[in-house]
Amino acid sequence: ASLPRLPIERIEAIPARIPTIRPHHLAFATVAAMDVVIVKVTAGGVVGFGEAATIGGPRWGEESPEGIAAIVTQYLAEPMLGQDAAQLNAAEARIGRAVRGNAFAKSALSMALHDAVARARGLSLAALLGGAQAESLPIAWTLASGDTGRDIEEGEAMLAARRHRDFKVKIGAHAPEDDIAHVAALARAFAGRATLRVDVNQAWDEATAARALPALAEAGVAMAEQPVAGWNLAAMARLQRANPRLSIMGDEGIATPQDALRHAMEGACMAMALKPAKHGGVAGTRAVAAIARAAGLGLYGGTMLEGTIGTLGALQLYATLGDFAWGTELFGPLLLRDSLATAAPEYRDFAIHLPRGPGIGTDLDADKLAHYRTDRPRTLHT
Ligand code: MUC
Ligand code: MG
Repeated sequence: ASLPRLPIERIEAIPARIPTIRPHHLAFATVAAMDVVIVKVTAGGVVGFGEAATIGGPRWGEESPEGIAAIVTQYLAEPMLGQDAAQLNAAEARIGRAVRGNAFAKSALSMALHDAVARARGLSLAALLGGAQAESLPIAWTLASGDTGRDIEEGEAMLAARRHRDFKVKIGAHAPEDDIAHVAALARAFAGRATLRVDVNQAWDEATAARALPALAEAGVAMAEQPVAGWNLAAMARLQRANPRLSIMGDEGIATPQDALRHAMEGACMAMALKPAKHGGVAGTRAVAAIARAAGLGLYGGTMLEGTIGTLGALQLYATLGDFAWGTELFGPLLLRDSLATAAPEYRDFAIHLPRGPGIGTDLDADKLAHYRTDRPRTLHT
């Protein structure tokens, strides 16, 4: 007998803001709270959840929480209502045709549809996607307190708790020589106990990167994420060729499969950061991962610092993709002060562990969402 249809009955997008445990300093912004959009899809009476997160509004990428919510409710809901969620390939293609760009919004809807279908079938999302190849994935932490001493203390605490031993250092906001001194101090503090990577978030031009990358490699950094602008593939390729000891990782520059293909063909990086939000959901993430693999590039399970819902969705998907040369950074829930989910991801022994249970592996906490949502009607007073 064929499986029952799951007609899409309802699509909601609710923006919320959750404070972080400390200010998170990136090259382009310092964030003290994360803006997320929770997407809720009802299909065949089953509810599925997805999440889109932005770092400092439309600053990491082009999408804002307000824009994401509007794209989902104004432009994606109409063509998707009444469609069969169970036809996931057709649903993803329809989402792709309905709106140009807006990958974050599409990704939240894609995840919510997959979650609903997995739940309806009594499967985990990983099982729906053909099964996990790993029960846990290595988990990095980002040191970005803005202070060398505090970063060292934080890293020590992570090592002592056996939570993280791969640290990504956010640089690019200060003079390159200050950033190099900062990273070198961390490298000395953690020598032989943790790996160090840096993320420049596009802050340098090619000349600055050409001077700084060899010094970072000398200090013991093994990977440098997006040292120059995402569009500057020629510079990425020259920098990678000149610094073979470092894996240069493409992040902001790699959203579509075409971006991934160009990076691979031009030798613009030795590693690629996956993020469902960049790739517009499940199908796009698999496409980019396949290109990285075909080109022999190292995979990284990236994050947009989503809370538990987005993090578990990404984990379920990543677990089906095979080896991650650079592990993952699915630590968003640990950076947030509170959660919109009923379950918490399991972080143990330097890894994040795949949850049991249907769908992404958690339910939405409706009370918490009611508390943190930012779309309550507001009254203006003089
Ligand atoms: C980014 O650019 O990789 C991921 C971890 C983190 O601290 O920031 C993000 C975004
Ligand atoms: Mg990055």
